[in-house]
This record gives sequence, structure tokens and C-alpha cells, in this order.
Amino acid sequence: MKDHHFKHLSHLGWASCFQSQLKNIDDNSLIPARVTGVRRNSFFINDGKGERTTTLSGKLQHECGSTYPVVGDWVMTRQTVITRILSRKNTLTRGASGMRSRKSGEGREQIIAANLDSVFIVTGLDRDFNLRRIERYLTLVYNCGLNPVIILTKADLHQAPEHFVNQVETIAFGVPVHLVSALDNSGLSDLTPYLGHGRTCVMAGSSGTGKSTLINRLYGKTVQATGEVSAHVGKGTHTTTSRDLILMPQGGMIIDNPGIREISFWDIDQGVESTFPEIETLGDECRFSDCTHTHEPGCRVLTAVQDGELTEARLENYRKMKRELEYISSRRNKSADRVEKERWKEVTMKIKSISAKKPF
Ligand SMILES: Nc1nc2c(ncn2[C@@H]2O[C@H](COP(=O)(O)OP(=O)(O)OP(=O)(O)O)[C@@H](O)[C@H]2O)c(=O)[nH]1
Ligand SMILES: [Mg+2]
Ligand SMILES: [Zn+2]
Repeated sequence: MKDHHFKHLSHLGWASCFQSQLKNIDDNSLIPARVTGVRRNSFFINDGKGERTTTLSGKLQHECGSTYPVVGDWVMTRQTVITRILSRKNTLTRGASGMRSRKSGEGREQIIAANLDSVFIVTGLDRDFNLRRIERYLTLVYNCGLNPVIILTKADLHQAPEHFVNQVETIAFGVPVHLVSALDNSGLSDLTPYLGHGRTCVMAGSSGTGKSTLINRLYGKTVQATGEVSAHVGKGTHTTTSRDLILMPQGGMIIDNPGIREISFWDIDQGVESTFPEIETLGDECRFSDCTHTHEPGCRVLTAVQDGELTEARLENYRKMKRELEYISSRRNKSADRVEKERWKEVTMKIKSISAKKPF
């Protein structure tokens, strides 16, 4: 592939971490492209010259098992076929919802999007507004090692919406918070820095918070369908049903998503610690180093609640997510143990069968 071709790719987010992976690919007739949309059996890709529909090569289908390309992925293509997925820089991943995965107890992961620069946590200033839910999104985003940006939509519903920003700032330290309205386009230009040349943002939030409307306003025309919020339950009707990466006139990209019904975790990192840094700091002063901040004597965190430095609701949310993540991690260790045991069983059987064949 000629060097000048890569220039076409930089506005799609092509970077050295992808370029360096090409060294291991012998076939130089393959062309890198970004996945811009995922449908049941096909993938839309953009190679910098245009968009086309592709399918997976038989070999890749066989190899990748359940790891299919996701929106935002960089893939290698030959005409209308994807032959390889390049290693991802990062992903926004959650535990898959649905009864089947819950019943099996193992859980599954759902990769929402890959190769991201920021995650827009979109909350509507209507019945959707909930500080605890924002804390949950923050934990999800930090667990994935990503950068959160909080966007409060529907500012026009209030006379003085700034107090919502203040409220959010008391629970999200150092996270940018933006107030916008699609009705009068206020606050939209504050989002331009996230949409610079080659940058990728992904929308996360409940249905009906105005994610698609926001994309349309930022774009300057209707590129995504939008829906109504039911007056009865105050929730959106899941208008967006697929994940699509949209090239914005600002120079970057936004991935629109269906509204998230349930924020379940999959990746485990410093999500809770990053979302609740002040609880972690207070916890250093607890008498016991393994204090659970529930009942222990000499618990500095509980004193903080008593003194009004920390709200009970925030502490409760912290504990809840900590428990959930501990459960996920213990379940994962268990299944890792099982895999290891099975591997040893196999090895022992092989040794037995070898020694049965060759008596020493
Ligand atoms: N008043 C007001 N209404 C808004 C604003 N933004 C969006 N809406 C309305 O909220 C409703 C839902 O908007 P959508 O953009 O479809 O919401 P969504 O987040 O994309 O929803 P899903 O695709 O279902 O996840 C529509 O009726 C919009 O007109 C806003 O800033 N102010
Ligand atoms: Mg939508
Ligand atoms: Zn404690």
C-alpha cells in the first residue's frame, strides 16, 4: 500500500498503533478500513475513499468465533470481504443484557464500540436525570479505561438549568459537564473540541435522552432518525436500533447507539476508585485496612456520612458497585480456575495415553 493512501485514513482516526500492525500482514493487496455500521450479517466500512458493504471472510468467521467486528473497528479488507480485525486501542464494553446470559450465570460481554477518544454520557434534564445513574456510567467508562464527558440535554425545560451542572459536579470530579439544548442549539459549540480531526466519540445514555437529536444539531441536518418520549412512563421508545459511526463536519466522528436499558459491567479496572476518589481517600484513614465501610468501628467513611461530608446515597451506590465488581471478578477467577484444571486434566490424560502406549 502506498504511503499517500494513509493520508485518506487519518480523518477516520488511523493512528500509529494500527499502522504498526501492518508489519505482520504479508498480503499488501489488503486495504485497511473503519467499520462504520454493523447489521445482522453485514458490515459497512469506510476506506477513506468511500463507504461499502462487506461480509466476513469464511476463514475469519471460523477463527473469530464470537468476536465479530464492532463499529469503530479497523479491519483489513479485500473488495467486499473483511479478512482481519486489527487489535483495538480500547473498547466500550458492558455485560450483555438479556435473560439467557443471566441464567447461564457466566454472562457475556457486549462490545458497544471500539477505538474511542471520548464517551458522551448523555442525560436528559427530565425524568431521566439521576446522579446515581451518572455514577454508574462513570464507573463503566473508567473500567474500560476511557474518558467520560457528561452532557446534560434538554436545558430548555428549565428556567435556571445551571444548578444541574453544579449537582453533577459534586459527584463527578474533574469530568467535563456540558449543558445543551437541541431546541435553541445552546451549548453545542462547547462540544466541538471533542470532534476534532480524526477523533471518535460514542454516545451512551438511556433511550429518549436526545442522543440522535444532538447528532443532527451538531451535523446541521437530519442524519439520524429521532423519536418521542412517552408521556406516560417518561422513557424513550428505542428509536435508534443500530450502531453507526457518523463523519461529522467538525472533522471527527460520533457513534450513535440505541439507548442503554441496563448498565451492567464487564471490564474491571479502577472504575469505582476513579468515580469515588474521595471515598477511597477517606478509606485510607479507617482503622481496618480491609474496612467495608458498613459497620466497622473507627470507619472514617461512616464518620464522613454522619458529618454530612458524604451522602448516604452516594456511599450506598459505591458499595453496590464494589460488590457487583467483586462478584464478577470472583466468578471470572473461578472460571479461569476451571479452564486451568481442565487443561491439566487433558495433559494428564495425554501423558497416561503416551505411557500406556510406550511402557517404560
Ligand atoms: N425539549 C427538548 N427536547 C429534546 C431535546 N433533545 C431531544 N429532545 C426530544 O427528545 C426526544 C427523543 O430524542 P432522540 O434524539 O430520539 O433520543 P435518543 O437518545 O436518540 O433515543 P434512542 O434512539 O431511543 O436511544 C425527541 O422527541 C426529541 O425531540 C432538547 O434539547 N430539548
Ligand atoms: Mg437515537
Ligand atoms: Zn471504613
